[in-house]
Amino acid sequence: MKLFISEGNPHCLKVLAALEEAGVQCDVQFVNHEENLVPFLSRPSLPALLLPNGQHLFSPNAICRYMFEVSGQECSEACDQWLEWEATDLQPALLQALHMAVLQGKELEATKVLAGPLSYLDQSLTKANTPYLTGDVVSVADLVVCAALHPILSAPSLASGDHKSVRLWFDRVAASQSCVSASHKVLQGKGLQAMKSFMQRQPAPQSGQSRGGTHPCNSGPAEDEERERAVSEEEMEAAALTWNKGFNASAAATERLHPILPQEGKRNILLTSALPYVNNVPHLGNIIGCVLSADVFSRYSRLRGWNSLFVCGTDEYGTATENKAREEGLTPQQICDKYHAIHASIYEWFQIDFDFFGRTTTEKQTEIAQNIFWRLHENGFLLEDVVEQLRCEQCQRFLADRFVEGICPHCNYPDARGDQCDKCGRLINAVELKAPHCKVCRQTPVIRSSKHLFLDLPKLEGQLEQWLNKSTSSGDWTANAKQITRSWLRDGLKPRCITRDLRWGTPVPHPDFQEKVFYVWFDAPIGYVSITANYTDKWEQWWKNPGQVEMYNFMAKDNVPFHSVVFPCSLLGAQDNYTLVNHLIATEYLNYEDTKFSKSRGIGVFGDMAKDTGIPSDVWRFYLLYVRPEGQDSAFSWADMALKNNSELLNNLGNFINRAGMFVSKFFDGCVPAMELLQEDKKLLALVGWELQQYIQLMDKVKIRDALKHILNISRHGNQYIQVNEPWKKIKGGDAERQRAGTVTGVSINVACLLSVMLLPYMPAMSQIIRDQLNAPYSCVSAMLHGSGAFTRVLDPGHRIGTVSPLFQKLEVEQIEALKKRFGGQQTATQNAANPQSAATLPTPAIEVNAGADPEKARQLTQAVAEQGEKVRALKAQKADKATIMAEVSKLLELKKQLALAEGTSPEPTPVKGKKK
Ligand code: B3M
Ligand code: ZN
Repeated sequence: MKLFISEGNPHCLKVLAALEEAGVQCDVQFVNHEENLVPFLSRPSLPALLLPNGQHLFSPNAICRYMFEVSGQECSEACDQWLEWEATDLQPALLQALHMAVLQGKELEATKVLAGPLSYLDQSLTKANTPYLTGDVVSVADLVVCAALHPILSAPSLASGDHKSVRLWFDRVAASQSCVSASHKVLQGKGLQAMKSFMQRQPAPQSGQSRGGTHPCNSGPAEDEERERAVSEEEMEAAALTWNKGFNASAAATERLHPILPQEGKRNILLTSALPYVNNVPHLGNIIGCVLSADVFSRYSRLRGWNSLFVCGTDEYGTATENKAREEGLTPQQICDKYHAIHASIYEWFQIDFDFFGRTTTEKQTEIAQNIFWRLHENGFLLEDVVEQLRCEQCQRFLADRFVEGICPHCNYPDARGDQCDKCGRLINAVELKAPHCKVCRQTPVIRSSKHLFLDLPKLEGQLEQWLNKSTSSGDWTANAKQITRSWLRDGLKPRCITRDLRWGTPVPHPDFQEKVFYVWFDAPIGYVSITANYTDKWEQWWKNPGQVEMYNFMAKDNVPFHSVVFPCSLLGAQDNYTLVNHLIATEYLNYEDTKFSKSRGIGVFGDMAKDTGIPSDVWRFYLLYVRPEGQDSAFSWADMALKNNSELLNNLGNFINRAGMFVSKFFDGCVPAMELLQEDKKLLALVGWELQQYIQLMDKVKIRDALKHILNISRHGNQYIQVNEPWKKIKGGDAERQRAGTVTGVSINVACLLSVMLLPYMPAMSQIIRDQLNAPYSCVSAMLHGSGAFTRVLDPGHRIGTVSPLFQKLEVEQIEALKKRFGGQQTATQNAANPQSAATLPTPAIEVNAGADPEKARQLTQAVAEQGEKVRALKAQKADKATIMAEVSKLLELKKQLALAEGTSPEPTPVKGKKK
């Protein structure tokens, strides 16, 4: 094990203290604040603990807890509650206090900020009347809370005499050898001043409210830091007004009636997700990249009252299918039938709610693809050319690149593939291979000329560019989609071959090309059209109706050029008023742990295995969406999934909803109590309303991962609200107190109801369970996201809720370890364990830099971004005037944008003629 810490970082104080107290063997290494040691995090996070299996723990409290567990001391329930309190209640106040004391010299104010949490701690200690937080022996909770408060409580100028029990307890714990030595190492006897450089790097805390956990993964997108969020009196009053209006049931979503067709006066949305290849079982990366992302947006569209149609299906033609058929001894059609059913059942398990899930091997596909082909032909957008290809006489077929191997013409590597050499990495034209052989029968193929058809992209380029300018500026294209498209256009388009010498494909209807089929990438996107046509005869209302329909295409980034250049050119050239993409939403890549998903090496979780883990589909969805590679690559990690399940779902979200429900059942006989709003309640309404607004704004822009964080912020606010107002105590008091308990409970249960709506796109089953527990009809909750999207009261006094029960289950370490073993990745884990040094200092880069990217520029820009970030933080710390800060912030954002571009990947170049794919 190896622990990475940095000087003057208060979080490192607690992990060091825990390490010493637990007496665990572990290397400790001091590193720079900016060092990013955890491969899948986008920002540096210290402390970080590298485990023997190559995993990283990077939440300070999780590290402390782990240390104690390793030493054989289990963390009790009470102990966990203190850890949670420390992270969600104490930390936000503490950060603010430290910010004031260390950077602004406002020491007196700093103690005031801490008054709330310190009183709570003091009361709890007094009540428990034990020497330590959870009893007679020191626990990890004591160390974590004591170390967190250490810098403040041991500063002579800040020591307040008010909280006697805290003082006694603190002196006891802080005097322990482990705390003394940890403080010495991290603060080096310099007290608060030791933390200056660390504090300068922290985003300025907002006063008067919690930003939730300080865990780096909990913070929103970078721009979030730049948003101010103070609640004004006016905001609170406005929030209370909206709340009191109640909901308008007439705005509720209506039932979907099939077939869904565009409607006059509605926002009509045609949603597609890339058509998964039929010959493979999709892995988690495939699932998050298209079907799951599209499903979330489709469900959200319906909540918003938009008229949307979500279509998808399996992509069934091509060499890969023929190949698979040979492997499994089936016909291509049998392979398609078999795997289509597998795909459908996987997506059903993941609750992907397609309006129609079709396939590409249908008559409609042939009809529509051939129609588009003939129109392109008549309009003069097709060219003929002769191409040299390898043909195996024994197998009686032309060899696609993947079916031929030979010696690399560049480096003489003996096992080069038909398209690329794995040794020197260069692209190869199959006919250039030395000593080529057929992969199936090992015979030497012959070179044969064959006539092919090409889509004349250069001739369509002008039209394409005109359309692209319009679509990318008026629609929501992800940055990678725009960048990849731009780089394709930059070098000028070349004609693209659309025919293949294969059998398994849509036949080319032209008499001169009878033996040929369409190339899959010409054919597959037409699948969207034909699948819609199999759904409804009136498909043209969606597909030949650009004035009334908006199209969203979801995909992983490697599919971008086919959707932004090639397919639009086919449709433009057909001159048939086709609907073209308005919003192109492309994800980056999802890695598995610190490696890539690999079918052949059995590494990663594949769709059909997820259900065997015993982890509910909703939790899978939640975690995949939480790490959705939105804007940058990310990684699936078992340990992180357990962490997010236990902290965000169980302790944060589930805990809040369950408490709210329990209060209604236990204290008010299951009926929502009367509510009398005070300032404090109005403030919560304003905070929740603000988070809801952020959620809507982000979701409207398909920032699915970012929007999710705002749901979790709401339950964090809710937990804090309950914690501060203590309805379980007030219910035992006099009339006024009981009324407070009622208001707090009534407001909380309504927040819970709002959460069930906001969660619906992400966790549909859980959303339903919550609504059942609250006895909240769909009509009332869906009304919340219609129209203004404001937070209103939907569960009125007197409303009877259903039976409340816990929503989430804890994921245990052993369970997660076992799953991780089962699904591979051990290979890398053992390598890392054998050589922890290299694993820690050389993390696998999460961002793949290839041809189009500019690593040198990216390096310089990373530096520039760091410097500019520093500057902004310093200005904020000095409380410089707003205009100056904003000017520097916009420079920062611009630099970040450039960095994203420099790190972006660029697509493969258009294959030259004769090179087959
Ligand atoms: N089947 C590639 C893929 O699944 C391809 C997408 C077709 S979308 C029209 O990545
Ligand atoms: Zn052969």
